Parts: sequence; structure tokens; C-alpha cells
Amino acid sequence: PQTIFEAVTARIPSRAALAAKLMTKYRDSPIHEVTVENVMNGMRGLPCILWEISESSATGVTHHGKSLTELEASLPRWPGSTQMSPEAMLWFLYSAQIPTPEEVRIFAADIARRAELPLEAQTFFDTLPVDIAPESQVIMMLTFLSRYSKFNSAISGGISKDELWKYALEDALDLTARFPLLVGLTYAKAHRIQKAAFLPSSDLAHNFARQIGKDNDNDFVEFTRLCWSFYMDHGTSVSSHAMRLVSSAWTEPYTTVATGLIGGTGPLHAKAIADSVKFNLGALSTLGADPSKEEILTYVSNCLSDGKIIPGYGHALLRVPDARLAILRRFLDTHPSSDPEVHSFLSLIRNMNESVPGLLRERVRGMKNPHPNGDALNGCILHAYGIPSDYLLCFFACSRAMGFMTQNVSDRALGLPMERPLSLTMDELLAKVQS
Ligand code: NMX
Ligand code: MLT
Repeated sequence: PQTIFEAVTARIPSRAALAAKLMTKYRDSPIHEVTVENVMNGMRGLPCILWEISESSATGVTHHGKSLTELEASLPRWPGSTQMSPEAMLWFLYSAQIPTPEEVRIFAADIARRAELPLEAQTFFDTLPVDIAPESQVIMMLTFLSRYSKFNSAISGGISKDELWKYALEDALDLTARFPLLVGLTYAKAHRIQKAAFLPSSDLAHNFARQIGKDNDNDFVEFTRLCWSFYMDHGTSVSSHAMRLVSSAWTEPYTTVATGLIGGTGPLHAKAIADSVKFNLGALSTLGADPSKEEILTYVSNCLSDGKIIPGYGHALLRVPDARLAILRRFLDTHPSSDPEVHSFLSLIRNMNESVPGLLRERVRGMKNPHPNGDALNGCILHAYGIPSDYLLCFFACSRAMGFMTQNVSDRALGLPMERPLSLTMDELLAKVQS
């Protein structure tokens, strides 16, 4: 079996050769005409960022040419699991190769062994009051841990630029363990759960579940495996783009992933996960367990009349239903809850998802995609497993952080420069179109 270092090393020469070809033979070739709309509209539709770990478009995301469904079918699963494995997915993102089960096992054990904190970091963590928001604690811990960055030490030691990716990968693997570890520690502290070390014989999802006292809930462990596998990357979404920008200046990986978590705190992006839980619980308490379609529509219509955004609906890029939502629904179908309250909550959301798009199409004229996105359901399932809303952002950030690290390693291996686009004022824009 290969190690992850060998798998990444094997991929670099062909990608570097392609980069060299693009930058010599095609250097000045135009690929897109920039319109005023591209500039005025948050760069929507402007293909201008090199992104190696996925191809994202209005119809969905693929990774190294494979859809999530194809990856689900071809990546090895953790023994005893029916769901995707985050470790296998990571291996694929890093190397564009399907790992063997043995490679995944060795990789998972390597990651688990990295899940410990230096004593002074543990001491600092213990001083953080429990009533600080989980994401704030995790952000503080990540910036504290930046002092242990191997990437930073390598730069300080005068490492050659060509070798930098190796240290980016070292930090990435440390963080793949430490990010969920920090989230788990924060949860365990708030819920007075005894600390549990990561076991090298277990995978990330199971180790995380042990930390938060949920390892006996197999459905929760399976759901964690699934979500952490397919939320790793969705192209240049706010969290990933924030990490990309910051890391392009060689900011070390710990602070980089803290930036991604900060990016997720916006209600238009990942805070929508928790907002959606709140919104659906509000609907449940107002409408009861089994409202009619008319009652649902009146409820949502009133929210729109109050000027509210409906969390979990719409998308900045997708123009078709979010494929991740279908995966979540399938999980629910194969792992139904026996609790009648949970059942009512989740079926209310399903009814909402069916009824609301028509209303949004009618009421929010400019809305380009009225369909529910994955955030209409992902946090609600976790709520059903008893995860409080204030941990939802951190839960999904575990996946996004480890996913982006694969992009960061690729960026450093290709020696990509710091991001620095040109900006222009509206007066300059007008002058350009009138000239
Ligand atoms: N509820 C109410 N109004 C909406 C919604 C919504 N769910 N979605 C879009 N609109 C409005 C939007 O505010 C805009 O209004 P205006 O013209 O007055 O500025 C108009 O519809 C056109 O928006 P779009 O061009 O369709 O969407 P845009 O690319 O600007 O934004 C989102 C995309 C995702 C930010 C937006 O659909 C939204 O706010 N959705 C709700 C929040 C959410 O679920 N976010 C999570 C997205 C997924 N994620 O993981 O990040
Ligand atoms: C994501 O997964 O980050 C969201 O779908 C948002 C996006 O892609 O813009």
C-alpha cells in the first residue's frame, strides 16, 4: 500500500507539467469576456480561480471528474459501514486515485495518531469559559495552535519553495485530526462529558462520536461519515474562497481553516444550517405536526412579507436541485427514526421542501433557484440526533476544513502565487463600457 505522501508525490509531476503548458503555450489565450454583471454581481459566472480538487457548475459538483454518486459507489467504506468514508474521500481528493481499503486503514490510523494537543494548548483550552460560542472557542484554539505549524517552521527555517507542499500536507493531516478534536473537546466541556482520546483503530467519525458521547448511536456515526465525506468541497463557496485567499499569502493552515470557519458564520452561507433548524422548529410549533400545504404556504408567505430570508432555499451557483439534498433524504429513508416527534419534524421539512419552491418562484421574482439546498435538511437531521444548534456550524466546518487542506497542498505543490485581482470603482466601470 502507498502512504498519502507517496500518493500525492505521484500526482504532482503531471499537474505541474499541465500548469507549465498552460502558462507557456496558452498564456495569453482568452477564455471569457468579463461583463459588467460579472463585476457588479459578486463575480457570479466569472471563471477566474484555479481550483484543482473539484469542478463546480450550475448543475453540481464533481471531483476529479467523478460525481458524488460515482464516488459513493467506488470509494472503499470503513469496515461495517454502509456510508462513504471521509478518509477515503480525502485520499481521493489528494491523489485523484481510489485508495485500497488497506491504504484507508493505514491513513485513518495515521490521522488518529495526530489527534492530541500539546499540554500548553490543552491548558489554554481549559481556561476558555464554556459559555463562549463553540466556533469562537475553536477559532481561538486554531490560532493558538498556529505556533505548532510545521509549515511555518519550514518557512522560518528557509525551506525551498518546491518543498513547501510537504509541510502543508503535514499540517493538513494534523488538522484533519485536530479540527474535529477541538470541536469534540468544546462539546464535551459544555456537556460535562469525560475526555476520550482518539483511537488509531477507529475512524474519524467514530472517534468524534466517542468524544461527544455518541459512539453508541450507530446512525449518528454513519451520518457523520456521510456528511463529512460530501461537504468537503463545493468549489469557491465563501468558506473555501476565504481559506484560498488567506492561504495564498502562505498563511499557515491553522489560521487558514479558522478563516474558513469565520466565513461560515454568515447567514447567507453556513449559518443557514442552524437558521434552518430554527425556522423549521418555529414552523412546527406554530403549525403543529401535520399542517396542510395551504398552512405551510401562508406561514412562509408571512415570513417573506416580514422581509425574512428563508434559510435553506436558493443557491448562488446551483441551478438544479442540490444533489446533496437527495443524498441526505436517502439516508433518512434508510435510517428512519422510531421517535414520533422526530418523525413529525422531518416530515414537516419534507412537505416544506416540496411546497415552498413554487411560492418562492412566485413571490421572490429575481430568485434564480427556488429549490431547497442541503442546508434545508442537514442540520435538522443532526438536531434529531440531539446535536444542539450552536454546534452545527462547527460540525460541518470539520469537513470543509479537511477538504480545503487538499486544495492547499495542491496550491503549494504547483507554486501558485498570492491572489491579487484588480479592483475598480463604478466610475471606472462606466468609463470602460463607454470608451
Ligand atoms: N429567501 C428569500 N429571498 C431569497 C432567498 C431566500 N431563500 N434566496 C434568494 N433570495 C432573494 C435574494 O435575496 C435576492 O434578492 P434581491 O434581488 O432583493 O437582492 C434575489 O432573491 C435573487 O437572489 P439569487 O440571485 O437567486 O441568489 P444569490 O446568488 O444572490 O444568493 C443565496 C444565494 C444562497 C445567498 C440565497 O439564495 C439565500 O440567501 N438563501 C438562503 C440562505 C441559505 O440557505 N444559504 C445557504 C446556501 C448554501 N450554503 O451552503 O451556503
Ligand atoms: C457550499 O457547500 O459551500 C454551499 O453549497 C455554498 C456554495 O457552494 O456557494
